[in-house]
Amino acid sequence: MDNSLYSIRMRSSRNERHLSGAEKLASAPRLDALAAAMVRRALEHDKGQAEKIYVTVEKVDAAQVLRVALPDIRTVCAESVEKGRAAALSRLIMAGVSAEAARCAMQAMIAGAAPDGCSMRGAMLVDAVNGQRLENDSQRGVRVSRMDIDDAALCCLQDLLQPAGLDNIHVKEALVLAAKVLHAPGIIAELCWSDDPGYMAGYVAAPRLGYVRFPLLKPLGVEQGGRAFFVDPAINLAKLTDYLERQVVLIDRVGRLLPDERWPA
Ligand code: WAQ
Ligand code: MG
Repeated sequence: MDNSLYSIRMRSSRNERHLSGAEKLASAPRLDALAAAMVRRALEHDKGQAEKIYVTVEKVDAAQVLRVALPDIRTVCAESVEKGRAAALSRLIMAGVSAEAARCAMQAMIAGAAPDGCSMRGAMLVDAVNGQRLENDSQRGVRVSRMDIDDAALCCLQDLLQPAGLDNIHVKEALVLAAKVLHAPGIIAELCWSDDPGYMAGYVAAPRLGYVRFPLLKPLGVEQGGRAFFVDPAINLAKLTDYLERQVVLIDRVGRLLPDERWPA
């Protein structure tokens, strides 16, 4: 077996509804173990056991891999979901998103951004000035794909996160995804919180701010989560979508873990 690089990804569903997904880049000898772990993960998901599981494996061109660093990480603590959301809105505005666009996108995520009031499979694309939704398919959205962190950087990341109690799969996967998104052309900011009913944290990421976590962006037990990518209105959407879905990105460096803050300050 040679050591060519592959993209391996999983998506699962139940009752025709998206349940979970996962993404890795790996050399051929590791693919079978990763596929098994992904299938297990889909079967043991918090939202229920998957009924359909798709695992896709695809060779990627090693010469096309873009290597980037993780953003700096900081946590902003607020005592309620309302205050957490207000803090996230203020960071989005700091990042260059209009107040109206930030509010519209947050409202859509609270309501469930897909047409049926559920979470989308992927992300909304939102005009950072007027708040208009720009993605072609509001059920699926844009799926960020073909990204991972290399083993050395993952070790550094775990050493950084572990003392802060943040060494969990949600944080690590969200950081990798946000790092890829932050390097996209024309991205102003990202807003995210989980669709897992037991995970209440979310974040705002922006080139100017890094990755800013908010431990409470959603009440316990709620399944509506999502992602909004705020974009410069002058952006070429086809190019951006192609980058998010197809550009292979490997994280090879971590950022810093900055001191916690409180909201209001
Ligand atoms: N591309 C685009 N959007 C996605 C992707 C993807 N690959 N994966 C998930 N989404 C969207 C989709 O709408 C999901 O409903 C939503 O994001 C949330 O996904 O610092 O766990 O995987 O403590 O549930 C953030 C906070 C955790 C971490 C995010 O997201 C922290 C999380 P989930
Ligand atoms: Mg989830």
